[in-house]
Amino acid sequence: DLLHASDRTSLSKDSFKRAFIDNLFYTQGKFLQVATHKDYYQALAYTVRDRLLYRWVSTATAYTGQVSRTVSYLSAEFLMGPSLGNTLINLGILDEVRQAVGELGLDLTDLLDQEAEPGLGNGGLGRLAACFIDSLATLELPALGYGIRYEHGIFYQTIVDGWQVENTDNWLRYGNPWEIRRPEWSVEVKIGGFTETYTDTEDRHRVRWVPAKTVVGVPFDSPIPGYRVNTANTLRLWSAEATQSFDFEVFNRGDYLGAVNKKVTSENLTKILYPNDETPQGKELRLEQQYFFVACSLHDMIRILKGQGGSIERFHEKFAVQLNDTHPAIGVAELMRILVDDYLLPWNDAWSITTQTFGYTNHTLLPEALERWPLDLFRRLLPRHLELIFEINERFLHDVRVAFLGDEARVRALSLIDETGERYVRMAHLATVGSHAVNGVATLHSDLLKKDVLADFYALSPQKFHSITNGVTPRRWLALANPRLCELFRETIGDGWAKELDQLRRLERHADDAAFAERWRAIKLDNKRQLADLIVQRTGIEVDPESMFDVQVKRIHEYKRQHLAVLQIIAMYHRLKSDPNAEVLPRTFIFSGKAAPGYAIAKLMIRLITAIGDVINYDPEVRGRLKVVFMPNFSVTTGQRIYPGADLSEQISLAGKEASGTGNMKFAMNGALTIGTMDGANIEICEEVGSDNFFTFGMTAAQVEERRRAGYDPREVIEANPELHAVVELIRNGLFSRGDTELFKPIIDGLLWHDTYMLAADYASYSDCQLEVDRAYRDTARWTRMSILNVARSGKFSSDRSIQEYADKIWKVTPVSVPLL
Ligand code: DL6
Repeated sequence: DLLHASDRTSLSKDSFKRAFIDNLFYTQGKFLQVATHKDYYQALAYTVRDRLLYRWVSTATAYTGQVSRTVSYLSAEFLMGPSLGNTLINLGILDEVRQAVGELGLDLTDLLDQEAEPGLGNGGLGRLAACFIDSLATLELPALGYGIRYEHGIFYQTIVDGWQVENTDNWLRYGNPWEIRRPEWSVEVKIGGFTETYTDTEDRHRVRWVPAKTVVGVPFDSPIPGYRVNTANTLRLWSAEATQSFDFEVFNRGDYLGAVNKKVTSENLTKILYPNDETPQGKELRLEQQYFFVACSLHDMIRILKGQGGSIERFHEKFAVQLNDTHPAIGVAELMRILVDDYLLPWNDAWSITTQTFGYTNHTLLPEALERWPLDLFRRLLPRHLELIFEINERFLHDVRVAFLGDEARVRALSLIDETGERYVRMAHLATVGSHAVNGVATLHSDLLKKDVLADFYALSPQKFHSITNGVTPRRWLALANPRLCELFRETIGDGWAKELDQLRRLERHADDAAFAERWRAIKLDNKRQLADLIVQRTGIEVDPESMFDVQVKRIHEYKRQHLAVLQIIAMYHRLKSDPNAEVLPRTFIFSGKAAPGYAIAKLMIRLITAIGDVINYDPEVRGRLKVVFMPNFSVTTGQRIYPGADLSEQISLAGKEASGTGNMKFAMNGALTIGTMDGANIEICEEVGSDNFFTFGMTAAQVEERRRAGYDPREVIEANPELHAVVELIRNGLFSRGDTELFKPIIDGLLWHDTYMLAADYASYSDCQLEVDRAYRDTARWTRMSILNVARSGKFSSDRSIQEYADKIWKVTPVSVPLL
């Protein structure tokens, strides 16, 4: 009763205003005349958080009273994006709050812009975790997200003289109003040292781990509200702290700095997110981070289980633990260690609990992205875990030998230890063996896993393998990002789409309605104007919202082939210069994305994009025809402003390389048409929206293989294509580098001598397809119809659908409805 109708819970406007002022005074310690926008944002965030906490406490109460299976989503990355706007949408109070702050003389949009983005992820994998955690709450599934509270998230990218410059991200500078520190649930994590055997009271041989150091993991909890439900789940991120501030022994010896040093070293563990996407670095600190958060999380689950009176033997009945890629795969060995060494369970019982607990999602086919840890490093940090992995391996390989009599090659291929050169622990093998379910993230990706990367595992246990196509949350990527379009949805088909995205199908009926199409176009144009404003603000480049906005935003990586788009842009430029009357549709090319700091070619690709912009944007002969923009610092926030303003979505990876892609989905549901290869989820988007409404080009994954087998010589292809040849020569001769023929040589040489990602092979097909895009865009009615159909048929790509599939096929969890207290 104490909770009812207070200014902390009530959604009424007056209550809200009172609470806001209250927070400004008593949380921020400011009054209206001196408060900054940051203060207003904080006061608003706390006011909204109170309403959220009401749901959070209600949810925790409901979950405590019911022993339902809980999903633990373990991910080294959660790329959440700002919370405030999303929370207002999910609580259904966006308009009311806009009004309430308006009456206090404030503009909600200004306040939303104050929030620092928690960039705790690199790209697709981390953002997927964020979409999934939103969907889990929306579907009222009991779930916890477990991850790392990095003090510095992904670097802040600026462009200086055309080059990427990395700046440290300081997202916690002004504090984070959405998190609550829970020191009472801290966990001590052991690291390093050695193991020794002993005999227990029943005369059995046991192993004991004597660690070299201990670090404390402190949980920081943030509430994750579902959309228009009472459920608010928890995202629990672990921060490393020293066991004690000082090593008193050292301190007493007078070595003050030495004493402090230990503390600093422990706390370094969660200082920074490794900024590599698809290329693990094999650094000791990274393995420590992985073990640290996994150990904290498993101990936390056991605490919860015990708190509900559950016994350790039933761990798997209480928790379904999903491994988001191999980053948390060490969990398999840690759970075995806990069960065998701490709880003294027989091996087979422990193994049965472990394998029933874990599911593993693979997110990559790139061989260089598969994590492996050198044995020596592993032994130094986790000596006991390595012994357990050896034992898991020995037992597993026995089964392999029985299944494939005499096939020692297969034994070597399946082993958890890579012994082809230096010895490594293969984390994908550990995750696969230790899980009851393994899944890929799009149909093609799952098929290629079965055929290629994990083929031997598939031969051994085909029933383990699943495919669950990724999805994205329509709350952030439509409701929040594209309010104008959503207003049209509301008027036309109501509001149900935000929870059941398939309802967008009902828009199909309006695809041929001229008045509807007119409004559709006007909304897109408005979104493009807003994007144009942002572009000029961030880059100084003026772009024409009437031109086609042709967009490629994602991490910069050779396999994603940003340089294929670049070749095409130069070809268009060349065409225009050779014939000013050439039929080249006015286009604005927008690129955005970060390159891993150590990935030289990717950084050079950014330099090439900015360089062609520097030439094309200032050439009076092509004024009004072509513009090239590189938007710095791609992030969730920037994405929210880019997707709604795009006409064309570039999804041009080499087939067989992009596991799924999720940007492709965000574009499609915001009404952009895709030009794409038959790769990842592009294939399924094309199937859903219909091939008439999708521009496909290039080789299929099977054709790529075939072409490689037949012997691929890129120079031959380039020389046989005058357009492509001319483009390569323009770059080579220094048109985009003021005559410097060295600058872009690595890109050109790569293209001529290796062309690992087969740009040359796909170039002609891409170029023809772009002409088809031009034709379609010139026919405004046709383009609009295609755009409407893309949106109407994008329902499959809601992360609610993905999560429902995980719940049914892998986790076997059911919803728990939450009554408000
Ligand atoms: O599944 C999410 C996302 C996919 O959409 C991308 O296609 C894929 O490249 C990305 N994978 C990674 C791999 N990182 N690791 N390990 O980020 O996952």
